[in-house]
Amino acid sequence: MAPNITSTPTGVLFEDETLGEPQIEGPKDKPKYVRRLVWRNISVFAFLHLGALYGVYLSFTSAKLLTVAFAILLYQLSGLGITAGAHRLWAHRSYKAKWPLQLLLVIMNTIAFQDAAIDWARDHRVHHKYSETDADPHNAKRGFFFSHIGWLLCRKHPEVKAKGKNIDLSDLESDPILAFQKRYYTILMPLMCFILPTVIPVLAWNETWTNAYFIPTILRYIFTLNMTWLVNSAAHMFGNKPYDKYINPSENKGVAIFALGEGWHNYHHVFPWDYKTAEFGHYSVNFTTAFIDFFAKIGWAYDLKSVSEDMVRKRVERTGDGSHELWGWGDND
Ligand code: ST9
Ligand code: ZN
Ligand code: ZN
Repeated sequence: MAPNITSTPTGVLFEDETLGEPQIEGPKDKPKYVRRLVWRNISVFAFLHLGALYGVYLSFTSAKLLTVAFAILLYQLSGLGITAGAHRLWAHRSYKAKWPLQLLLVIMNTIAFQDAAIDWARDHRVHHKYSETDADPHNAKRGFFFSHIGWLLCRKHPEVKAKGKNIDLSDLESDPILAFQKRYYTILMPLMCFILPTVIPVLAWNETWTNAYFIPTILRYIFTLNMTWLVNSAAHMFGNKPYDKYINPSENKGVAIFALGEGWHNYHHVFPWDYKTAEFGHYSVNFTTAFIDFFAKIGWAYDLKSVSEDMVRKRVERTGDGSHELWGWGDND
């Protein structure tokens, strides 16, 4: 069957998802990437976002205060499962965790439903290594919408898979806790992300099924996803670049607050092994660092990696855009 290909204003082509793997098409000297939309994801995310809006309405009209508080708590817990778990521990290995903390993090990570941590970390390692190229799963050069949610609504660029094959995941695949999560994800994820957050408010404080489903479940899930996606979109576009003015990732305080400390993205792309994902670990704008520091105090987190002040200073002087507090160096803690 001849592919049903349509031209778009951007010159990129798209076709229906049923037509097989995305291909680079066209004459050999000028190949064209064919974008394939995934209508199942488009409809599911559209309905979830509508459900989240209904959740906002219910929060202000009929929900119990405890239900709203529970939704906020789940946002923070599941968010930490992404930031302290998938991101700082598993994707970057920026600190080590004893098994009770790993277990806690994998539970919190499953509540967040951002796919199994091994798959999350694979995409993220590819994102760092091939940032803002075709091999970057959420390449911000393709625009705000694509890097925010669009990349989850179409098949991946063939370069993501080709380059991604060379990423070493042996540390993650040999981790029994992560292997267990991946193996049983289709049971664990619905239970942790959708069923328990709906059932608990009904049984524990007599909330209605509707409020329990739309507020701590759908609204909380979609809100947390959007706060995560802002790191890929807004923090790759808006903000200062005190550490490297030649890359797009930027320091974005707004994103940092809602993404539990993950908006200091210029620093993070320059020094990805720092467990703080920021030069300064101020807890008010880096809740994840407070979380890891707490577990370091009780001995569950250890070998926290950081960057020396001297190394940061040299980089700021060499490639920074001049916005660093270095120009008043010494005033920071
Ligand atoms: C979600 C994830 O939302 C969000 C991640 C955000 C990351 C943010 C990072 C920023 C820093 C951290 C900040 C945290 C802040 C948190 C704040 C919290 C308050 N390498 O993927 P498939 C191969 S998830 C190598 O299906 P398609 C591989 O062989 C939301 N190979 O590609 C693979 O097979 P397997 C919920 C790769 O078919 C095969 O290709 N989840 C790589 O093109 C097929 O893989 C959803 O909605 C790679 N990187 O489909 C699901 N990738 O896996 C959405 C793939 O067996 N996803 N391969 O090895 C999908 O439906 C599909 O992935 C797709 C692409 C349609 C998007
Ligand atoms: Zn990034
Ligand atoms: Zn990262």
